[in-house]
Amino acid sequence: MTASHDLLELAVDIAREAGELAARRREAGVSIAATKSAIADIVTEADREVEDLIRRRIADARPDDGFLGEESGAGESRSGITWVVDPIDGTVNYAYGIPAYAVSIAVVEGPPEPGEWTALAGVVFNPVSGELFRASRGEGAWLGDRRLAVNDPVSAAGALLATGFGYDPATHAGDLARLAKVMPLARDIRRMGAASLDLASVAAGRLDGYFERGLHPWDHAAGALLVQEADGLVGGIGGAPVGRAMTIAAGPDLFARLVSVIRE
Ligand code: LIP
Repeated sequence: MTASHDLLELAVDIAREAGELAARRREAGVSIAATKSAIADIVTEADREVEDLIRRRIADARPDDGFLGEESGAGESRSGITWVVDPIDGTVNYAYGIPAYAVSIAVVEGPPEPGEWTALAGVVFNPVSGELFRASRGEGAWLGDRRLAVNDPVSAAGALLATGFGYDPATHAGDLARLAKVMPLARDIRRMGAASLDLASVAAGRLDGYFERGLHPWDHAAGALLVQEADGLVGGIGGAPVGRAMTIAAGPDLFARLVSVIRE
């Protein structure tokens, strides 16, 4: 069994426990703990509680590993391994009771920076649907016992694309202008509100492609590995690595067309 597979098994175990806690707290009623970058950028008490659980489980199992989480920040790695965690991706969906949110856990080696790290394992778990998407480096992406593959090439009818919009209203005009430029490639657009589930959907062939500006490392770290292990491509503008500037994910043919259209 490879080291990546062992890390994946631990990540799956932790994601399941974290997801079940998130679902229980959702059933009991959600309280908004604070807003962050903008009034729409909320954090719930459950976000914090779920991340605390994940961080404790990792520290107990692998005390020398680093941590990079949406709610509690960074912890330095002594092992060269860092866990990149979004405890509840799709927080606004979660707060409204929309069943499209996920625990996203990635395990990376090297600098905890997208484009510099090597992703070893990734899990995206939607506790409402019970769907747990998983991947380990070189061992494929899976949903249950189904191996995942991106759509490539894409239907002549056009691409089913997903995107998202940042919390800051000042960015919306640019996001909408970019969407207008991409529309000639699309048969339709989806806006699901959770980047990790968008990326998992590309890996599973439920979407042809996804693009979004402004994502944080914890939003895309696990989902990007799912897409790559499903023979898709993930990157930024003009061949840059995935990052805050842009995240683009699709099969090779559509990926090239999206990169060509999305230039800033
Ligand atoms: C969300 C992303 C989503 C994006 C939202 C937000 P969060 O992450 O998953 O794709 O459109 O603006 O960034 O805040 O729910 O963890």
